[in-house]
Amino acid sequence: MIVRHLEKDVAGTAREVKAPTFTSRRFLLRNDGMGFSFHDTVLYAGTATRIWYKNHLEAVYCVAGEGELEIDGGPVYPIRPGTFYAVNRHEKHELRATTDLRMMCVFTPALTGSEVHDQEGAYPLLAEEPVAHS
Ligand code: 9YT
Repeated sequence: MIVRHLEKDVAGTAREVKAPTFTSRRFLLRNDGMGFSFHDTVLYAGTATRIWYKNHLEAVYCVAGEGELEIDGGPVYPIRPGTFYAVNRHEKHELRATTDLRMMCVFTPALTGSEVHDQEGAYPLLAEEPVAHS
């Protein structure tokens, strides 16, 4: 079993990755061997984040805050607590946070930990062997 607490085990450690428009707290990473990574992400109020995950699929569930999701060439969806979306076709999109927006995110393949968005809003595909967890 893996048991972690945000304040005790994630925040302020290498599992917390800060980007210009968000902070990503990564509870599960590739070397946890689950086959996906799990992140508690806070997008900062007043920001817009361009995203294009060429190498990953992502499921997202909003638990706090208000904002908008715009699919390139497609609709704009309001984001509020209870909104779920899955980036199942590598769609280019933009996330706009009206207030701080807290999102629970699952990535497959799992992130290894240190990835930050490149200029296109993608994460690189990094190789790392899973290790057994005690
Ligand atoms: C949905 C979202 O917050 N995307 C941007 C960052 C990503 N969730 C991450 O790296 O945690």
